[in-house]
Amino acid sequence: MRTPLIAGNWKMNGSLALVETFGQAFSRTRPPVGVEVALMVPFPYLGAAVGVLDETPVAVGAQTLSDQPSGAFTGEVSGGMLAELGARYVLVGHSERRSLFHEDDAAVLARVRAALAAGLVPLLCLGETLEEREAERTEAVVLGQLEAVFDALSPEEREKLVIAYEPVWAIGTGRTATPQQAQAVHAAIRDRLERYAGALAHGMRLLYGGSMNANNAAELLAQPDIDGGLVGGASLKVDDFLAICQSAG
Ligand code: G2H
Repeated sequence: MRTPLIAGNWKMNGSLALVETFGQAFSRTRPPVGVEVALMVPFPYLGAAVGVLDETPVAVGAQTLSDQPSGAFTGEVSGGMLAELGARYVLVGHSERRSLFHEDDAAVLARVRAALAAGLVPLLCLGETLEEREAERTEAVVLGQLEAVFDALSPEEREKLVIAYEPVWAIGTGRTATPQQAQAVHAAIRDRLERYAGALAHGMRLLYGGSMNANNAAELLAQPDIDGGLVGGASLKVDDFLAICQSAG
């Protein structure tokens, strides 16, 4: 059995007041037993989030990291710094990083390695654009992104990752993949993981991301190969995020 994970991605949104609101809400309302919850907040809110969520079951994570451990890289933040602040997870390869910040497969792999070296759990994001889907290249693109990282890792490293499938055309658009569309890609990812090791494929968590909300979460999470969600917009509304966590139970 895989433990469901609901991970919120605030992107460049939120405030210290919102961090406080989430701290209070999760102190009052616990996620269902057996459901893991994480919140990926902007760097400046990490310390505060770790503080207010400390007594709750919610883990904290970051949205990116440098591929370097330290040095003259003005403006960058290392995995070691994130770990020191109490972060447990870090997103790597989110489509906004791939498209807006030109992070290619090699950059994604370097960041996965940096996260692992710092003891963080990399949450590796994969996904195709609308153009790629319409050209029937969804599996080729998604599995290519997966292999670019997995081929380079050792078996021990691979099993530390969490994977998120996020069709780019469904991110922040209000257009969600149907549960059947999402399940088909999740099944293809799991099938490809079998190549690396059967046990890995069965134990690895595959999250769905892309306009998941309180209304559509239950049906998506009911799919056999969807083990949780990476939630953007709806993770900024505490009641909606709590409802999504409940539907994973
Ligand atoms: C996409 C998600 C988080 P949104 O996975 O990046 O964003 O839920 O707003 O589509």
